[in-house]
Amino acid sequence: MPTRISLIKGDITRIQADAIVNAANSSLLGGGGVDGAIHRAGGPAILEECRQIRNRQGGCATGEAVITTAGKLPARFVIHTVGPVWNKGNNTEEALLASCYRNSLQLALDNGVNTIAFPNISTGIYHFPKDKAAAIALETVRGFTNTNAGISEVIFVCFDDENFQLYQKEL
Ligand code: AR6
Repeated sequence: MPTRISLIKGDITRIQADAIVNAANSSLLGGGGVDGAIHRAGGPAILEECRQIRNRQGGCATGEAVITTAGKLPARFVIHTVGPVWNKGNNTEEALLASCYRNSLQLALDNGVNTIAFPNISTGIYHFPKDKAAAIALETVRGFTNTNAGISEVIFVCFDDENFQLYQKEL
């Protein structure tokens, strides 16, 4: 069965998928943007698990991903990935952003996740250009799901109008 790719405008903390993805930072200790919203809505259990991961492996590198349960959220898991900070495209930001999507999907597969929702990683506080980020997100997700069976649906959740319109155009 081919993976369904869908688009929703709204708040990712309300999405009932097996996993939602968080645009975290390498400390895994929370922050603003979607990271703040997920920890606020999900409650302290998520932060406690992030602390345990930190103690074990010292945080999460850019482009990598870790998984926790989802506390009070309707999802079962939160996959925390660390997007690159945009620096004029000089520091392999594009490859690192693609790694975020790929590593999140691999972790999802490893944990039996069928449906997964992504925010627009790096396009807020980390200032990755939204058009470039949308193209990378779609290309990477399509590439991964075309060569790996097991994920039935990938939902892109856009919070701001600009991202929503870009994804509408690309899809
Ligand atoms: N649901 C879905 N998307 C959201 C939500 C939400 N509730 N809130 C914001 N967005 P950002 P980054 C969108 O800044 O650029 C944090 O402090 C937002 O419109 O959350 O990867 C972390 O701790 C934007 O399109 O993440 C890091 O330090 C997208 O989410 C840093 O920010 C990503 O914006 C990560 O920066």
